[in-house]
Amino acid sequence: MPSASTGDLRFAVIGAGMAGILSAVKLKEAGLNDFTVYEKAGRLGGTWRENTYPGLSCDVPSHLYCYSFALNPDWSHLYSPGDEIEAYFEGVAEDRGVLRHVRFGDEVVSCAFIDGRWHLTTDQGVHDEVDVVIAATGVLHHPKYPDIKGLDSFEGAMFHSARWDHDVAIDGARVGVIGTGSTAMQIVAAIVDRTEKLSLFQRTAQWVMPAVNPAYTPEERAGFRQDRRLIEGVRDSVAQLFDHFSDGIINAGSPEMEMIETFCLDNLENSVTDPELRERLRPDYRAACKRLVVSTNFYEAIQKPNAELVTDPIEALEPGGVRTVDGRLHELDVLVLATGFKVDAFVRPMAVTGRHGADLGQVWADRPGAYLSISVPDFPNFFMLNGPNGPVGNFSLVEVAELQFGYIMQLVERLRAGESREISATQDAMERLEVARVEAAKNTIWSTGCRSWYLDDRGIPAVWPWPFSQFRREMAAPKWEAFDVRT
Ligand code: N01
Repeated sequence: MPSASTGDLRFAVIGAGMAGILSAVKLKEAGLNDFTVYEKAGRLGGTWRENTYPGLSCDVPSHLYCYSFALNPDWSHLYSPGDEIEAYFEGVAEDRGVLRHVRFGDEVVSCAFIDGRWHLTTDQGVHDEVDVVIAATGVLHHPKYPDIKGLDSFEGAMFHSARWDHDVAIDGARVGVIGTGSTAMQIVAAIVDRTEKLSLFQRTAQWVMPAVNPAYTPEERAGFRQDRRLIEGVRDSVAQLFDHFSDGIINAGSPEMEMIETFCLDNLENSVTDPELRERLRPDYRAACKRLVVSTNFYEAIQKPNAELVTDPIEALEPGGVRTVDGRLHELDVLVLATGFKVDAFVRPMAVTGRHGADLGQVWADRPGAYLSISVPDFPNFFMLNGPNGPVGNFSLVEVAELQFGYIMQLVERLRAGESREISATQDAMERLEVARVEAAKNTIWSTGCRSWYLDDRGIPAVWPWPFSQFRREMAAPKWEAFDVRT
């Protein structure tokens, strides 16, 4: 890939999902047109391309889960389905001229900082040389397969939720689902009526926040089309609710957390009629300690006559199905592994080599870290979107990425103005922030004693532990003393 020698900066954006498309749009808006977006797959979309399971949706209301610069009057529902979200991102990319910058089917396998520039190599043998790398590689990206005895011995169809096999018949089949995260809950509710028998293998009960999902009427959509302020009104009210939630979540003893727990508890009490089933669905930890499940219909689905909640632990998989420790074989035709993601990979497995040969894999050998989730010391001009320890809990990652990109652009402007050639966080700034972050994380709801993907190998929440409003303020302007700025 040639580096056009316009005297301007050349960029590589890695990943063409929500954050990669955002980066491309914003670079173009800033007049920085010398960039390539590398996408390992054959089309755009990230999460919304990879997840195609029945019932796929986003539990962040659609008017908030979209770019602030591309509001969409045509969302079908408060929580719109996954294919609609994917089409929205594709539409924005097409409308904003992003596609001609994307190299599809090209996975960046290495990135090395040599003589002041980043040298990229893809699995197709393409080499590129750029000034700035924007890593938009996603968070919930690498499927996590469960460590269950005999996993490969099952003779039915088996796949991870993020690798849904649409050639496999669900209708009239005996289907098992392992896991009770947001994904499993959506799948169960969507397919239960199609199956002969649905077995949900629950290791941990979940708190379920009730929700309604009304469709927008044609009149409402016409109104949104005519007056953008109506959409902004919806966004503002949802954002306020989320801010309220974020203020509560960081203080386990807050009234907001009590309120959420009461809502969830009432939902359980009022929705599940069989007392025995209700007890098996009752979590023994604080609501929102794990990522809160928001569902309109999970409790209804699990009470269907053909649904079974299996709470005896799994002993092993066998050719015919799942054997639980009570000795029972749950015979299945299809098994869905809704077992989550390896959440600490971030830009890996790409090999990233910074200044003086610093190897990101080694720097992150214990666990990933970055100053404000964006910059790693000695990896100059390498900036991440939705990187380690950021706000991920029940927020709009679109808003998070937009704020982060705005911050990155302020760093980039210094490079562009020729005021500096290399910018990365200082070790000191990163360590200080990390100490404060770990301390603050102890007061959050995520630290109240449950197993969740928010927790790192030490059991410390690997997320932003302060109010979202503080994140907004932090993203508004870089504290330059936190950066090693070289000319
Ligand atoms: O994954 P998870 P997910 N034996 O890690 C179970 C986002 N998302 O794909 O709880 C038995 O939450 C595991 O059990 P336990 C959202 O951020 C958003 O559902 O650890 N069970 C757990 O129940 C979400 O949080 C939307 O005891 C095993 C489940 O698998 C994130 O994606 C929709 C097991 C994994 O749950 C991930 O959600 C969907 C084993 N060996 C997803 N191993 C929106 O609407 C694992 N489990 C925005």
